[in-house]
Amino acid sequence: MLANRRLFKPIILSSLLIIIGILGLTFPLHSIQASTASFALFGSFSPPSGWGSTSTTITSPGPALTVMAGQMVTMTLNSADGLTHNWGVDYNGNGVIDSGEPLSSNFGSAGTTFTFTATTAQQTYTYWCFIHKGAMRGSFIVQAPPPDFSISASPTTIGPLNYGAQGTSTITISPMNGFAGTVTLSPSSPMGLNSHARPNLAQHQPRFFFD
Ligand SMILES: [Cu+2]
Repeated sequence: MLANRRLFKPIILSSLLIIIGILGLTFPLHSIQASTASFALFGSFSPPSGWGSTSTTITSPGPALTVMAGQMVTMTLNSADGLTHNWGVDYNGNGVIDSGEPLSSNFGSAGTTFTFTATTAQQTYTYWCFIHKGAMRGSFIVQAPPPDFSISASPTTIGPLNYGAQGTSTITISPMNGFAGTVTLSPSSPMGLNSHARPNLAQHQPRFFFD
């Protein structure tokens, strides 16, 4: 019985040392869903044919529209020539509108409003009036959302530590692009360690423990 316990303890301790020694801390830049993108477009099939942000600035191709991946997009659409048009984005580039691709209702001089969620696939697509096509097109550009904050750890590795010893890494969160929201951190341990948080809200210094 006594011999068994002596044999068992060193095995547990050495595995703890290895686990703590490879506890690495790395973070990607993080983005949170951006607000809605809003565009006004005037379409015309009659010359000058194309799209414009006003009824007197119609060009072909029309204005390039840039949105963030997965962003809500609101289009305010008007007919500059009184003809009936629609507006949609050809995600798969096959020249026709397919199910799953955004398409407004048909509109004339009274105009219409169309809201949709942009694809998350970052790429440049073509928007069209699918009634007239031809000159009635423009670029619809889906970009990566700008980061809201960066997060880093110093040092990025803790340990190796002796059993019962403490190691400290300071996590720094820096807002970017005017971000003023809240960032929530929580501990998780993929290596069989227990993790728990002890918030110290008075000093804005929450602490996470792994043991
Ligand atoms: Cu049209």
